[in-house]
Amino acid sequence: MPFAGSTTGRKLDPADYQTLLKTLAGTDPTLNPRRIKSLDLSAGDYQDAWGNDLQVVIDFDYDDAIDDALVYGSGRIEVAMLMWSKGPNGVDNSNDTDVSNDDNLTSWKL
Ligand SMILES: [Ca+2]
Ligand SMILES: [Ca+2]
Repeated sequence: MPFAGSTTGRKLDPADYQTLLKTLAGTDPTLNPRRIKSLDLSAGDYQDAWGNDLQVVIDFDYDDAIDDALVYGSGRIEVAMLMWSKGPNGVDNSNDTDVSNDDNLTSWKL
């Protein structure tokens, strides 16, 4: 797994996000030795509509849940991966009630 540093889960930093995209696109054999293409990068740069990277958290202990410390305002979410956009203001905050989260777009609250 190219994303070291956690045994429970982790929010990907910008470099990790690019690694995730390359892995899914199958463009780097060191990340995806069989070059299995799961994502077409020619379709876009995989940023949100406001030019920011999407925020991604992956479950690394395989209990199919993302721990609340990794996701603002939502507690434990029972998925293996989730993502969100910081929305038009480009900001999120770990405080559940922070107004900067009001415009966020999330994969778990559609
Ligand atoms: Ca977990
Ligand atoms: Ca926001």
